[in-house]
Amino acid sequence: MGFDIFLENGRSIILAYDHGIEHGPTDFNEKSVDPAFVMEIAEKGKFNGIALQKGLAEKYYNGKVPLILKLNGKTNIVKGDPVSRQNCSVEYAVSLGAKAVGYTIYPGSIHENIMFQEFGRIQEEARKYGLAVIAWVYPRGEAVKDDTSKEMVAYAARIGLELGADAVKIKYTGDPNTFRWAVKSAGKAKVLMSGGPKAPTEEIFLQQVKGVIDAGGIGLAVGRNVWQHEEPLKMAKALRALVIEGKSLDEAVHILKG
Ligand code: FBP
Repeated sequence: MGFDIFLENGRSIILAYDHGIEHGPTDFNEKSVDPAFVMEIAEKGKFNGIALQKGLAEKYYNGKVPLILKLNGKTNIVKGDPVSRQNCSVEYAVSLGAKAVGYTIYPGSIHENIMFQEFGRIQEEARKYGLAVIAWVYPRGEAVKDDTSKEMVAYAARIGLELGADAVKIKYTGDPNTFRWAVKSAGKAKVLMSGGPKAPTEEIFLQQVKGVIDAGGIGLAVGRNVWQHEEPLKMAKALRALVIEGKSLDEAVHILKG
């Protein structure tokens, strides 16, 4: 099985909705606070996957879009070097219908070794079930001065490859030239862009996505820039055009504005 189930034309658009733990409901409005609303965006927007924590998967997942079960998570209430520990087993993820497991690693944190070790166990177990493994790799902590620098993002990508991830979800460096180095460093691990807070304009966001594709990334795994959008399905259509259908930036913008 592996990661192929998340691919379409060799590319992928994945909807992330694990923010309730990471940031709290502050990311949500009256609509997006309802998991059913986001589940519908995933389906109608033809996303190639949706990333959820187990509680949402248990109560809302309907099998319409391939599931990535996020196996760890932390709040932003605790300060200092981050650590995010496993809260769900691979076996339980399988029972919920997951086709991949996701896990966040914070390289640079004084606790990185805990996450490396835990991810290592999860990765081996996932292999037994034929599940894909996606690593959210976010350099973070006191020692990390610039988490989107060319070197730091490439380092994150490489860590994902070396620890056995099929795909790495990493932050964008800001331009395709520097991001290309991250893609190269990721080797055979596929590269997905992580979105970040809602971009100042939709054009800027689409430009970032185009940069990722131009640099050799296979797509994205994003949340806020989709379900915080006034018309999430339009944004989904534009992303699909850009990433899956290989349309130009202008065409994607046109779809969004049209
Ligand atoms: P966004 O596209 O909304 O940034 O989502 C990507 C994501 O990795 C989520 O999966 C996760 O909940 C969140 O970002 C983590 O955010 P932070 O970078 O603040 O830890």
